[in-house]
Amino acid sequence: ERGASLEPSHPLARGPVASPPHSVDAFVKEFLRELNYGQGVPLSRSSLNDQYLALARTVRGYLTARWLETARKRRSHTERAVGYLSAEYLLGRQLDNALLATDLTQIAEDALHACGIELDALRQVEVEPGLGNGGLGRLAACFIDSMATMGAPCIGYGLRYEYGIFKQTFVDGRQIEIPDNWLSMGDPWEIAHPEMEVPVHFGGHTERYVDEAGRDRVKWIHGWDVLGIRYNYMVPGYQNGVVNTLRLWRARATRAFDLDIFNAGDYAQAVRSQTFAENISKVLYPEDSTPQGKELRLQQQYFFVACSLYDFIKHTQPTDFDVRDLPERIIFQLNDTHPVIAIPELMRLLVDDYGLEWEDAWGITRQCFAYTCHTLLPEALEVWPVSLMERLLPRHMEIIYRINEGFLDEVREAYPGDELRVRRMSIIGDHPERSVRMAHLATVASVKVNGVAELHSQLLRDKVLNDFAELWPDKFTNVTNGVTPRRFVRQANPYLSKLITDTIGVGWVANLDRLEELEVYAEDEDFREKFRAVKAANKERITRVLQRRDGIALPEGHLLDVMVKRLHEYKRQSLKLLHIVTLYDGIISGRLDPASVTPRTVVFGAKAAPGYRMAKETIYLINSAATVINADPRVEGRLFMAFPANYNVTLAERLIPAADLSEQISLAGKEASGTGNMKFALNGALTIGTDDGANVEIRRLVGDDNFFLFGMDEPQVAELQARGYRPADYYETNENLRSAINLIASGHFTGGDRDAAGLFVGDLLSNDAFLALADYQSYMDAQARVEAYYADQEAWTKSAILNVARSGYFSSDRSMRDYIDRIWHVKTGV
Ligand code: BZD
Repeated sequence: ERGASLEPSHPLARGPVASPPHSVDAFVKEFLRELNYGQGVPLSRSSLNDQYLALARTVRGYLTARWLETARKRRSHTERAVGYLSAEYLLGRQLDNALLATDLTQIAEDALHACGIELDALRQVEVEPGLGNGGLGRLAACFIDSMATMGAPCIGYGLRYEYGIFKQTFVDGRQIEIPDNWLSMGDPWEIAHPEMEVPVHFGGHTERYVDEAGRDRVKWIHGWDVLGIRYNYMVPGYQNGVVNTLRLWRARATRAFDLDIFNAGDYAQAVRSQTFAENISKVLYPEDSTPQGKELRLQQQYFFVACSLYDFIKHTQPTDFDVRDLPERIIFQLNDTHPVIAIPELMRLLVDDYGLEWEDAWGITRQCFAYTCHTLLPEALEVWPVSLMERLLPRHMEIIYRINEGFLDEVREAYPGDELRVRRMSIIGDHPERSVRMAHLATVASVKVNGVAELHSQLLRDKVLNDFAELWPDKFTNVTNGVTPRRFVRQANPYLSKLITDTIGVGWVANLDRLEELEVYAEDEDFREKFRAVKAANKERITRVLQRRDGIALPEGHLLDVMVKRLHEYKRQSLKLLHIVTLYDGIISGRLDPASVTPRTVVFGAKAAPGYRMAKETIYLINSAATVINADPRVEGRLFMAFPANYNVTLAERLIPAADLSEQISLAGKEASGTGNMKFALNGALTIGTDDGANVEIRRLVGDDNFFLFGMDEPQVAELQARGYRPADYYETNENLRSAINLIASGHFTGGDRDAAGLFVGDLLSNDAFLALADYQSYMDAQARVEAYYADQEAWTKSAILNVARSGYFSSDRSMRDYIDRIWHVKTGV
């Protein structure tokens, strides 16, 4: 990279000598130095934010030596690395994770105490970077954590959004979105490199020319440019001395751009065009499953992959690097289709900039990418109109056409005369307008294509990408998702962590399979009692959190039933609502003896995409039902609903450890994997769930006796849909269901306003695209089994312990192992 002015032999020329010693005194000294000289305040006059920033910088200081050392080691060998390309990283708060990774938690606590400061008060100051929508973004964050913990060479690339996922509030029960100005207090974890500029081009046109060697070449005459500014984040492994890099890009206007306009004398226009360029990294799009095909989104995608490819080739490789060796140095993992424009970008670099022949460039490109698909919903498969591509990225569009030509030749050769198949498989689609099918492009160019759970990968092969799986059966594989045990058990659940460590030792944190050693303790009465005490303590903690955060007063002693995830029809929050309303309706109508109902608190957490009407109506109805049910003395002590606004990683870390029951109730064949399901099981909640996504694997591992299965499986769903699904049939024949729906439709929960529930009820009765009514009775029966089982606390606790003991498979360390063995083939151990 850049040169240093000190002689290389000088001790400071290679990096810091060592990080400060692990002692309370040393920590106090570093902390006060950061406070005084970094923040410029004495302790006596410092604000909480000053103290937080100083603390974060102190901890970051401990990471820096290891980070430089990791980078130095990696530079000295030439082994292949992983470039994880993701438009989203839903990181969550950084402080605790950095303290845990460096084993400084106790020292920091004592050091701050000596300064008269409570660590916990500073923890609360941190604003979590919400640079993702949900599962996909959180998965990327888990993966980079695991790669660092395994000492695997990995660099994460993405976008440094100035505004992350919106902050949700409720006004009269309706979702209101507030911009997430997460950087307003400064981010102590990022290291900006404003001098590291990467040029990125857009628009314009292409021209053909003949070079000195007489070869036909193409030149892209750019329409406009922006600069990519590098921001580094450290990704520490768990107590192993490894610190990897997450590199996020911010867009800035070029100076040339400004100068032209200045010279034309229009200052105001110059400022406006600056804003235009900087818009590219301004905001995360909050649509998690129905991409809107917005031009700015395509700009974001191209911007970050162009920066990342350029950065990898020019900045991380030796100056004499030969691009023909690229496949030996890197495998780019495409986190869904969002970064897929990297494929024609690499072709453009190789052919236009490095002058390679098309076939050679294609041979290289085809070894450098692997693609992970995260969906089964057809409307979630990204397509970009050809007209937009031609305008924004004219050279890339030409390259895509040429890739498609070669690919369709291959198809025609394999299936002579099958033009229907050729049309189905083409990278260019015709309906409703000519557009580029990004999943097809990704599949054609990638070494491997994977789904994120066994069922999902199977459905990709058999349905969504069936033609491709027939042509290239070996290209398709599965890697079941996982979650990092550091954040989601060790940090989020300190009580459980202590119990586990006291019982089987500390090795489980970096080797989650060791949880199976807990299995025998399911039979140990004393252990079960301690396990219950952990749950109780976590319930007390979430009670305090919700009281302080949302002014919600959770009742004591209830079964805690939790459904937290993005709001989407396929996830069926509507079905959960029908369950609650059925219980409520049963009690107030006298059909159900309240004494027979297990006291239950249902907690929801969910953001709806701002433009997703039905999702927002569902939020409104849940809030309305909560208000009425919580105020009705007839169900007091039996039913309670809570819907804290703005569910995020920080709340998940508090809520999941307290849950008894995990709701994973999507329509079978729709949830690619789910990862919340894994977090709950690892924290000792029992799952009520359909045979969908990773639920299938969870149930197989924890055992049927420790999982509440209900609903149709995927073939049954397909069959019912083929037969013709009529939701009204279920309404007409199921008395409880009819009564619950009628109660909602009557306006009982919406202040007498029938219209307010109209959209929800109308859709359920006449459409119900995700078959909630078809699974209703099965769900109610399963909930009855939950109640009966919960009454036997010893049996329930045994099952909960077995859920923990048998869920080690769902560590993202294991997912990374699978990616390494099946796809990446990179070495671990730094
Ligand atoms: O990815 C989710 C799936 O729905 C889950 O089943 C799965 O567990 C996780 C991780 O594999 N998909 C998303 O979260 N998708 C998005 O967030 C998204 C974001 C932008 C555009 C499209 C989808």
